[in-house]
Amino acid sequence: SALAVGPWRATTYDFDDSNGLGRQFDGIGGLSAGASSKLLVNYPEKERSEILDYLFKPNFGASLQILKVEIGGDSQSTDGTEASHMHNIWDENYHRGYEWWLMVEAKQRNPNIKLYGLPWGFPAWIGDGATNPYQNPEVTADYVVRWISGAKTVYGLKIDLIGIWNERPYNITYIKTLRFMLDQRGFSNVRIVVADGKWNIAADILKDPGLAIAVDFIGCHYPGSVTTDDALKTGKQLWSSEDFSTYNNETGGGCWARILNRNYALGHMTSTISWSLIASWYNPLPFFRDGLMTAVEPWSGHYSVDTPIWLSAHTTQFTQVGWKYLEHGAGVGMLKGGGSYVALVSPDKKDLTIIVETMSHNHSLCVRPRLPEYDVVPQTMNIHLKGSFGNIKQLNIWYSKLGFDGETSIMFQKKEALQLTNGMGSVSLGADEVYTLTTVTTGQKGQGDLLPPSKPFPLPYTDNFESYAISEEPYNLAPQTGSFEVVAGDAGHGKVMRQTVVLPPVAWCKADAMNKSIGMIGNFSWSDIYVEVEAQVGKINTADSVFIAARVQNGGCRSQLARGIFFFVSPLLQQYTLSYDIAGTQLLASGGAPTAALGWNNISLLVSGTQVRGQVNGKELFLLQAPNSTHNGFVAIGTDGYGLADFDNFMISTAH
Ligand code: 147
Repeated sequence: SALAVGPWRATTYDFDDSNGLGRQFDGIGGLSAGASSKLLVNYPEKERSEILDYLFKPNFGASLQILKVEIGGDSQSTDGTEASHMHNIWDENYHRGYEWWLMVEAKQRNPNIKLYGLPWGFPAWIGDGATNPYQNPEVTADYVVRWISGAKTVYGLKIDLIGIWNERPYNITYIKTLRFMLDQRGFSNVRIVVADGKWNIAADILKDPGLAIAVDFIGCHYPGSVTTDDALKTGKQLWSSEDFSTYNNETGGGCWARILNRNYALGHMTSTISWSLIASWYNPLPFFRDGLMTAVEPWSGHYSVDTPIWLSAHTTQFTQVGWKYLEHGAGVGMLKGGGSYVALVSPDKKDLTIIVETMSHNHSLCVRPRLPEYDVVPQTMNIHLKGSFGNIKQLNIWYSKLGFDGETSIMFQKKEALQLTNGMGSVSLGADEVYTLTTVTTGQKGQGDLLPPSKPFPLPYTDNFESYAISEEPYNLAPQTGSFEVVAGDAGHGKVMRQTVVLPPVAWCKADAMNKSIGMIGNFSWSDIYVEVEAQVGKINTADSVFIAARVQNGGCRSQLARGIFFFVSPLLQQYTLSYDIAGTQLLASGGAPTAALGWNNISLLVSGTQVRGQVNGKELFLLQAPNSTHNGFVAIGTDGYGLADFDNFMISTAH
């Protein structure tokens, strides 16, 4: 942008509570959903604890005020599936997945952190034949309230907030039923957020007093810092209940800093929640590194603390949920030379925190929505504190500047305090900066120990599942459809891994419709590889066949398009198929598998160059050329048809 000069370049902004205050601040949060925390749980304890400190520990890093988690629905929800607490109507289990663990760790670090649950998909029985969860509102409400209740009874966790159905249609009868059931079962303190989609539910809230009473917050996704008249008219607290989803480099940090301020300055939103909390899924599953920080190497312990962590700290380390924003024009607004400022005050009015950001347009683009053009120029911000703040003598300063074009970033640095005379002082602002000016005297740029070096996924890799607790999801396997958990096996097998989904779930995206389960593992760059597993199909609700695969590409909501080398074995039919895709449309070979038997089968696949070899129970079924194969990709394991299947003694090694 051209340097504009003019009298406005030094502009005075008042910070004044004389005419009242703005909205209550509800907190900055992170979202663990879509299997976004998949790899975190397997980190070595020391590094894992450091990571959790960066996310949750007050006065350390992002010091998050809200943790929002997926209520697992056995369904693909972006980078994988998360396990349901009720795979089937007769089943109830609060030891699956990693969200319970994550919530416990967050609460241990910050007992005041708010917990918020939201479903993406649902197990099939919730749908009762439909593709939505609203056929039987009481069944769905019961399912969700049980999750809240399980959190309390099993982990002593108080869930503060509950949502409806992520980015999918809401249903007013269901919302009212949920409110009623929460109240009935002793959870009247659990607040409902609607509807994790667009602002359109505001019109329904205005029309329906029963709905208005049932809900407390309107949560919109990726609002672009813009709200609607209807949303404002409801009088409800307005949230950006999912936002960010941007690659966490400098520009991603710019996105986050910009929306943290402008969601309130422009859109009156009092909470902003990042998808994701932490990018902890395999590269290149969708939206790689769209998280506040990155942790994708549990085998090495290597992780990275990225810009959004420190840009979060600018707000979170100097505010608390329950503080209030000042009024627009009296402490909140847009800067004349581009950028924005917000100010928040503690309930006793003793503490004041001002956050100023000057993110330029091209250095703060988010993944969505489109950002209208604007300019940022160097400017002087004269601050004039009035009302309760008139006597403040100095403000502590924390500073960040995002570096571009070879410049290094300055992240969350404490600067010399700003001295005020008669409540007045001034700050010169350049582009892509964040200033926190605050009476709060705490604040710390936390620092973990020396990072272990980055390493690739280790080979050979074996898992006999004996080291897990029953019900755990094997750590390095990333289910894309279906749900895999450790169960007590039959004689001679100790613990085994079971695929537990028996019917296509109420899906969040298309992947589940293929009616196959698939878990991916390893390193996307693998090309020549050997995979071996022991597998058996279930006796009831059985899968049709099991498969192992190599060079697998396409996960997430595109898993139904997965390509690679897929080796399916049906012990029931004693047949095999080999195909270039999970869908089985590009067949390479098929035929009898006479050695396949009911009970356990040893199945192996060797892929080396263009050559592919498959064996069942030691008998070679094919040795052939696969010239049209993908060149590289993950190893995968799964079933054709949802249905029960057990796996044991999983092994991956370099081709031999
Ligand atoms: C969101 C989901 O809610 C998250 O689980 C995660 O998948 C995130 C990744 O960016 O995306 O879903 C959206 C998908 C598409 C749009 C908005 C949100 N969109 O196209 O506007």
